[in-house]
Amino acid sequence: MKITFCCTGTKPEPWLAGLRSALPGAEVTVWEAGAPAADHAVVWAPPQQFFDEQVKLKGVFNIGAGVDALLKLRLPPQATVVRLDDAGMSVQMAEYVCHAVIRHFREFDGYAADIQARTWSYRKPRERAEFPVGVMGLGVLGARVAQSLAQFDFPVVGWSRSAKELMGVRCFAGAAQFDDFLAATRILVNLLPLTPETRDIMRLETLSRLQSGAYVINVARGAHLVDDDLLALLASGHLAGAMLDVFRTEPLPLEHPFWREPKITITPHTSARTLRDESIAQIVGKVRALEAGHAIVGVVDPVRGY
Ligand code: NDP
Ligand code: OXD
Repeated sequence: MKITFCCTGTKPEPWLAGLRSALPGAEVTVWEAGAPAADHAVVWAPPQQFFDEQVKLKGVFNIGAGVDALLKLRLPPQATVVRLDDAGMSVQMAEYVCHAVIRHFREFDGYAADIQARTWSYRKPRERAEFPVGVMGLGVLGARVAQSLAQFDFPVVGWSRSAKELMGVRCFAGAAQFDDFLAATRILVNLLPLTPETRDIMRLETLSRLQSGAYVINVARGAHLVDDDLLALLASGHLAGAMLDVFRTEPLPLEHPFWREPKITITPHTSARTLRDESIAQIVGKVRALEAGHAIVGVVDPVRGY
C-alpha cells in the first residue's frame, strides 16, 4: 500500500516516521510532482496539482477538522474524504471556550487592570442566569464545549442543522429556530463548519438579535464573521467584546483594526491544535478499516460541505 503525504506548512519527518511505524507494510513518502499513484493521502492545504496527478486515491485524510479549503479543490470522485474526528481537539476547544466565557463573566480583564494600577477592588458578582451561552454547531467540538460549559452551571443553548438532545443544553435546530436561539444567547460561541450556508452568518442582522451586552467567541473560521459589522456593534455598545481565534486572512494583517480594538482579544488560530500522535493513530485505524471495507466515522459529505 502506498501513502502520500502533502501537508503545507507541516514538517513531514515526524509524520512519516509515525505513519511508517504504525503501518510497517506501507510505503509512505512525501508527495512531489510526478510521483507514482498512491492509495491514500494525508493532506493539509495541498495544491490542485496534487489531486490532478493523484487520481487513484481511495482515501484522502485531512489533518484538521475543517475541510472548507479542501473542498474548494477538484478531488478524485471515487476518494473518500475524511476529516479529523476529535483526535484530542475537543478537550482543547473546551478549555479555550470555557476560559473565554469565564474570563468575560468573572471580569478577569477588569481585575488584571485594577491590579496593574495597584488597586484592591471588588466587583459585584454577576448573575450566571443573565449570561446564557449559545453554541452554534453541536458536532464533535460544539457538543463537548456546550456540555463543558453546562458543568459550570451556565444556562447553555445550542443550535445545529438537525435536531439534537444533549444533557444540560437547550437545543434549537434549523433555520426556522435560529432567531429563537440568538434571542436566548448572551455569549455566542461559533463552532460551525464553513459552508455556503454558514459563511457570513455572524453579521449585523444576526448579531443584533443577541441579548444586549453580548460577547462573541469565534473559534471556527474567519469567514463566518463580517468584521465591520462586529466593529460597528462594539462601537454602538450592543456587543461588550469578542475573543477571536480565526480570521478571514491569517496571519491577521498588521493593519487590521482588530489588533487595535481593546474590546477584542485575539489568538493566532490556536484554540484546538492538531495533535500528531493522536491524529496518526486515528488515520492509521481508518486506513486499515477502509482497506478492509469497513465503515468509518468522520467521512465528509462534499454536497453538505462538512
Ligand atoms: P462537525 O462536523 O462535527 O460539527 C458541525 C456542526 O455544525 C454540526 O452540529 C452540524 O449540524 C452543524 N451545522 C453545519 N451546518 C449547519 C447549518 N447550516 N446550520 C446549523 N448547523 C449547522 O465539526 P467539528 O465540531 O469537528 O468542527 C467544527 C468546526 O470547527 C470545523 O469545521 C472547523 O472549521 C473548526 N475548527 C477550528 C479549530 C481551531 O483551531 N480554531 C480547530 C478545529 C476545528 P448537524 O449535527 O445537524 O450535522
Ligand atoms: C481545523 C483547524 O480545522 O485547525 O482542524 O482549524
